Order: sequence, then C-alpha cells, then structure tokens
Amino acid sequence: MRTEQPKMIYLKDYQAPEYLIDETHLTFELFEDHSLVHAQLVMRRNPARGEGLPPLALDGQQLELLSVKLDDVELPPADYQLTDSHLTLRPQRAQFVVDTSVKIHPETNTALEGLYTSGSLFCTQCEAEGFRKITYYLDRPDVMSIFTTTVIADQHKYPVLLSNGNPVGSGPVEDGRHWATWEDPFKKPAYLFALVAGDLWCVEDTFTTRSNREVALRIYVEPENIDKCQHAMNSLKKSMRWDEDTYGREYDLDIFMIVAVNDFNMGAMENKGLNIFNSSAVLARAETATDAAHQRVEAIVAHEYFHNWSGNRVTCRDWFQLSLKEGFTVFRDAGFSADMNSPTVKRIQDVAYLRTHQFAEDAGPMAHAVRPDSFIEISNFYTLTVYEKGSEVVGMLHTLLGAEGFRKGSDLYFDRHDGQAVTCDDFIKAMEDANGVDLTQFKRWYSQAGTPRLNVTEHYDAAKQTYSLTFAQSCPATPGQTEKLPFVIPVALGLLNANGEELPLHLQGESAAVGTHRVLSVTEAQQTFTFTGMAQQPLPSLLRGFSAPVKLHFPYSRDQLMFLMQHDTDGFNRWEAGQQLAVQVLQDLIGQHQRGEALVMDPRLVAALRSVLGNEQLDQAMVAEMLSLPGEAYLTEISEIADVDAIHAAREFARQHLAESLHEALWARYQANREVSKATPYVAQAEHFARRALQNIALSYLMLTGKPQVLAAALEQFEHSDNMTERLTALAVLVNSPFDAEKAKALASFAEHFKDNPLVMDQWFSVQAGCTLPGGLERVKALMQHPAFTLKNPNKVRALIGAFAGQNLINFHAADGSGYRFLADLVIQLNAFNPQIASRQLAPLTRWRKYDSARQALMKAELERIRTCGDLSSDVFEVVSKSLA
Ligand code: B3K
Ligand code: ZN
Repeated sequence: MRTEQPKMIYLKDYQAPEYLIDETHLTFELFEDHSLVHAQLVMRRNPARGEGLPPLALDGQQLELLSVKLDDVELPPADYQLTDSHLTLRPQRAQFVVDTSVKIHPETNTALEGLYTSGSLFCTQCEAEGFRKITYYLDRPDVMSIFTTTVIADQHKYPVLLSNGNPVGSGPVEDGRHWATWEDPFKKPAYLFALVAGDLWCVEDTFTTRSNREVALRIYVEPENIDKCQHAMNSLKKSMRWDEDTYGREYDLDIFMIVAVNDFNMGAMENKGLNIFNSSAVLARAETATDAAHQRVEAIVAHEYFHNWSGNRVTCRDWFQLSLKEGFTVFRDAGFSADMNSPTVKRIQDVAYLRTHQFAEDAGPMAHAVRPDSFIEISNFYTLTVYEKGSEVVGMLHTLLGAEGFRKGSDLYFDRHDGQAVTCDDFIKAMEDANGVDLTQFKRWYSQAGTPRLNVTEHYDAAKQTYSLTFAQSCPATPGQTEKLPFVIPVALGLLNANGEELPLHLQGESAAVGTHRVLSVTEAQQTFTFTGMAQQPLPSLLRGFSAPVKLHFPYSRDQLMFLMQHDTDGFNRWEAGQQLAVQVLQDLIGQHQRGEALVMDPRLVAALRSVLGNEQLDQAMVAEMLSLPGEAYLTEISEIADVDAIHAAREFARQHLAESLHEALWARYQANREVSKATPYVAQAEHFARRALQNIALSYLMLTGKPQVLAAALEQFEHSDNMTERLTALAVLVNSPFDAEKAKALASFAEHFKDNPLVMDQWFSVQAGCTLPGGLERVKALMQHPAFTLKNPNKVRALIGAFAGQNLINFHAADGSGYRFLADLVIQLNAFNPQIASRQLAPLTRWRKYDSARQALMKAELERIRTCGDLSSDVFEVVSKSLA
C-alpha cells in the first residue's frame, strides 16, 4: 500500500541510469516463516551519464534491511538513507561492490508479485517492478546484468531448486537442507529473474537446434499433473522450430524450463530459460481441457518462448516501450498459431476479440497510445492496446513491407540490438533501414490513441469506365489527446464483378494493372483512388484480412453483403460480410424492441446462414464462425448508448428464430459430427477443432427449440463424451436451458467427478457465471460459498467474477445496480491483498459512458465509493480516478 499520493510518471522524463550493474550474485535462504536474500552487486558509474558520483538510489519495497556493505565494509545507519521505496548510498569510486542482506515474507505475499508461495511451492513474478520486493536493486529494464543465483531450502519439501540459466552445482547442507546454483550468462534486466523451489515432477524432451546444439526441455508440474504436459511440450518444440524457420531465431541456453503454478496473476512469464506459467496455460489433455484451452496453451507456450528474442535478448529501454516486446511477440505468436491451425479462423477470432474489447478500451477513460506517454502504475498498462493493437501495428508493417521486407527488418533489428534495451523507434528504424523506406508518419500509430474511423464512398463513371473510392479518416479525441493527425492506413482490397470474379486492378496513372488484390496506403485525411478499365460497376471487398485496426464504413446493401458472403475470395471478408449483415439485422430488432413493436427478422439473414450451413465444401470452423452472431459486448461497443435489455432481447430472438428456421440443417450437421466424434479418439488438431466447433454451435442453437430429442442429445453428449470440449458445451446448454432437473443433475455429477481438478472446477464456475437466465447475481453469490472457490486464487476470481461481469451482461447490468454494487464490494476486498487483480476486475465499471443515464449514475456511484473507501493501491487508484475524471 502506498504512503503518499501516487505520482504520474512521464516518458519525456526518461534518463539513462546513473549506475550500471555488471554482475548480480544472489543467495536465497528459504524458510517457512521468512526468507533471507543476500545480494552482491558489482557496479559502476554509467559512463553515458558523465563525471561525478551522484547518490545511488536502489529500489526496494517491503524489505527488512539486515545489513549493507560497500566494498566489503559494513555501513552504519548514518552512511545510508532508508525509505519505504529506496536505499540510498554514497559511492566513493566509479567501480564498487554493494552487498545487502534482507528479510522478506513470501509466505504472506498475497499480491503474487516478487517472491511468493503458491500452495507448497516458492515462485517469483518480477515483471514489471516485482524484483524490488526481493532485494535492493536498480529495478528498471535498461539495467542489464549477468546473474548467479544460489537457492538453499529444505531438501524434503523442496527437492527441486531452479533459477535462470544453466545449473552449475548442487549439494546438501546441514539440517536436511540443500543448495543449487544457477548461472545465466546472458545479460538481462531484473524483471526476467526467476526462482522456483518445490516438490515438482517434470516431463523431459530435447530439441536439436538448426546449428545442431541439443537443448534439454523440461516442464515442471506438481505430481498430480504430470499426465497433462504433453500438449505443452509438443507446442514448445513446434515453436522452437517455427522461430528458426520463420524468423531465423535459435535458442541460446542448454536448457529451457517451464514451471506450472496455480496462483498466478496472468497467463505466463518469459523469465530467461525459466518460464513460469499459470497452470491454466500449461496443462491440457482431452478429458480436462477444451479445444480452446488446448489452443490457448499452444499460443502462450509459443508467446513466452518467442520472447527469448523479442523481449529478452533485445529488451525494452523503459516500460513505456512495453509494446516493443509485447505487440511484436503477439504478432509472432499469431503467425505461429495461424500456421499450426487455420489462418482464416485465427484471424477471425483475433479480430472479433480486438473489435469487442480493445475498441472498447480505446473508447473509454483508460484509452492510451500503443506507446503511452504517462502512467501511474505500469501494471495497469498490460492492456489490449499494448498487446493486441500493438500486434496490429506490427502486422500493418508486415502488410506494407511484405513478408520478405519485414523479415529483413526483423533480422536487422535483432542483429543490431542484441543484448540491448531499446525503444519502439529503434524497431521502426531497423524496418526503415532494411527497406529504404520512411515510416515517420506510420509512427503515429505508436503515439496517438483511439480507433480511427474510415468512411469509404464510391463513384462509378460509366462513360470513362473508371471507379473511384474515396477514403475519409478521422479519429475521436481520447483523454489528453484532442487533435489527431492522419494515420497511414493500409487498405487491402479487391474488386468483384457481377459474377463474383476478381477484376484486374489498374490505378489511374499506372502503366498496367497490378494483380487483383492489392494494398492501398491511405495517408491523408481524405484521399481518392481511381481504377480504370471498369466496364461495369464493381463491388469492392475492402480491408481484407482486417488490414488495419479501424472502423470501416461503406454503405453496403444487404444484398451486396450476401453476395460477398458467397463470392469473396478472401475468407476473412466472407465472414466479415456475414457479420455486417447480422449487425444490420440485429440493429433492426433492437429498434423494434425499443419501440415496443413485435420483433420481425429479415429473412435474408436466415437464407444466408442456411446456405452457409448447407455448404459442405466450406471449412467447418468457418461455418461455425459464420453461424456465431456478433456478441452482446460487440453490439454494446458499436452503440452510441447501449440498451442492455434491447440488445439481449434482440439477439436472443434472432438465435431462437434461426434455431427454429434452420432446425433440420442444424440437426443433420450436429448428428453427422457427433457420430464422427463418437467414432474418433480426441486429437488436438485443426480439423478436429473445426468438427467439434460446428457440432457445438449447432447444439447450442438446437437446444433453444426445447425439443425432447435435442435434450436427449445434449444429455448423451454430456454423459458419453471422452473430451471436455463436448462435455462442457453440453453442460453449458443444459445450464442455459429450462430443464431444471437435468441441469441440477449434470452440474452435481460434473462437480463430483472433477472436484479435485481446480482448472476444471474453474470451467464449472464459468459456465454458471455466464448463465443469462434471471437470478445470475444470486447464483454467483452462492457459488462464492462453494468449497472450491477462493478469492485468493486469480483463476477462480476470473472464472466466476470476471465471467459474470464481463460476459453475463444482462445480469451484471441489472437495472437496480446490484451487479455494480457486488463488483465494487469485491474490488474493495481484492484491493487489500491483490491490487493487480482488483484493478483488472474493475474494467466493466469504467465503461459507464456507454449506458443510459440511470445506469451511468449507479456505476459512477460505485466508482466513487471505491475511490473513497480508504487505503487504495496505486493500481486501483489510477483506474478509478481516471474513470471519474
Ligand atoms: N510479460 C508477461 C506479462 C507480465 C505482466 C506483469 N504485470 C507475460 C507476457 O506478456 O508474455
Ligand atoms: Zn508477452
């Protein structure tokens, strides 16, 4: 907890460190009721900061200082200064050694930052500023040091002792304790430090790099999970090969380790050579993890592995540059997942997520640029904007430079900056230098917040046979940024004739047509492109593959959208046309509901989806995606003021109507796929994911018809599936159905069967938290009393509270404000012991501007109540105060 008002930190105030740390030697003595940390820092004055020896202020929080030495001489208290955030010394020479000993309390560390215990394990989480809770240090990413770490602990309770780098020795000491020493030869910032101690088992494998070095691979888990590691191991090996093939990046140490822990604030952490993972991002096997969970494991294993180059070998100069490593690494993992599965489906899922959640962040009080220029608490900036929009920005570079040009740029970036802490500008400079281009204007994507709007209009001149597209871009004001300059917006497009064939694209002024698919670079506030040789008026397919993170508007008619759904050669845009059609139809229904009229659905959507469903040539995953109506959260995001009840009623009406109209086709595809599932052992592969995705969405529609044969099918699938993907969907449709007896029985048998598996119980909580039937809040409150629930475990909080407030919009936004009050109470509770989780859970309340005035008042009142509740962490303070500003 802070003792003073939290301060804003600005990018413009960045200064290089006064001192550097060349070597860090750490010794940890772990005990049950405290731990001791001895640090020896070999330091020198930073030559870049000139002459003189200013005071040396080491960061340190929640540390009990036992002793401090300068060049081997113990300092009396008069020779140093101690506050609750710093230890300040006065070096007498340009090179010197600092020794400190501190006492800390991992066993009571509930914030899960620094060194803490998770069950019977010790583990660490240092990014961004957790290392200062372990020892006094220059805890900033531009101070890079080599580390040697010795861990000493009880041999019986903690047989496995791990840290970064390579193991160099181990042995017993007195009293049943033992030690192990690790050496990491690569310079790294303190945020990449890691330590683990515990009774862990591991699965082992090896990987031979392309230069023929053998790397030992180990995944460490608690003994009961040893049978759930193979998928992560396969994913790791695929990632290592892919990064060599796609980016020319090879692994560098002799060993690469992953450790799974149950209590973790986020997904995983890329500590050098010793990744620490939330168990939910490692453990996966058919019986206990869904297809989505399998894909998430694959993506996160890859993401953390890829950080070894994009983040570790080349790191960030300061935390404002976070997207340098995160945006780039998300882009890298998305490319990997696309290659391992279906690229179109991966893109659809990423775009749907970005448009629903990042666009909402960009339109809210916490909106910030991909490279923010100020923050109070850096933990609040591990955001969708830094990660997902950051990845889109890198993706636009890839689109503009082409795969080859992009690779030349990334090669130059890694070669030029290996071992350095650099900035987003350095990344762009490498792309510029490798390709001989000027990206000055492009860099506005890093500094300007907000989602640009791109309005497109067309003009066809039959006499001249020309077709013009005019693009007008604008970007809404965001907190602290009123004026925005034009962005560089790459618009990938094609033009279709009346038969759905792609036309050659001949821009006026060019000597010949250049292909049938190309990327226009829109750089001005308003800009027109004219195509020649257009014998008929074409239909444009715009922003293919979502080539820029913008809100594009083109006045498509519903018939044109249906045409694109059938004919566009770009798979992403076929889906997109279907979504736009569905949005138009849903918006009609929303209007009807608001006017108190009977709801009547445009039959064109039914017809379009009927033809999708009947298309046996189409990838089944695509069929499933096309059948998924835009979510309530997305419909909220695109509304000026969202009408929660009308959105829910309209969407449910549409689902019901589709279920009834398409019943036969849905039932046929459901049965066909379920038969294959029954006859096929579970495989975590794209075509199997696709089959189950279609089967499951069909089941969720079918269940809305309430037919006895569908109930029987759901029960059959629930009882007899060999995998969690089918079982959990069956449970979810039962939970959302009116069949109370079957529902209760299924929930009870599921809980009984999986009571010892916390990750499966998380899914059990989530399914119920997401149930949109009336009474949602009461159900969630009751579930909080369940013995498997605890607020101390972040996964549990996300599974129950996060799912309720983030996904069960009709219940969370209950008009009486009960959902808001409940969430605020929880945030106040969480703030006291885990500020990062508290601040994350607060997000739904920050979106108050989207709702009607009555709800706005209720939401603001709860934010106000949090603000004045007392001892606020800087995490919660920042979000609450910005939301109310
Ligand atoms: N780099 C970590 C995130 C750390 C978050 C600290 N609050 C995981 C990742 O993005 O790979
Ligand atoms: Zn990352």
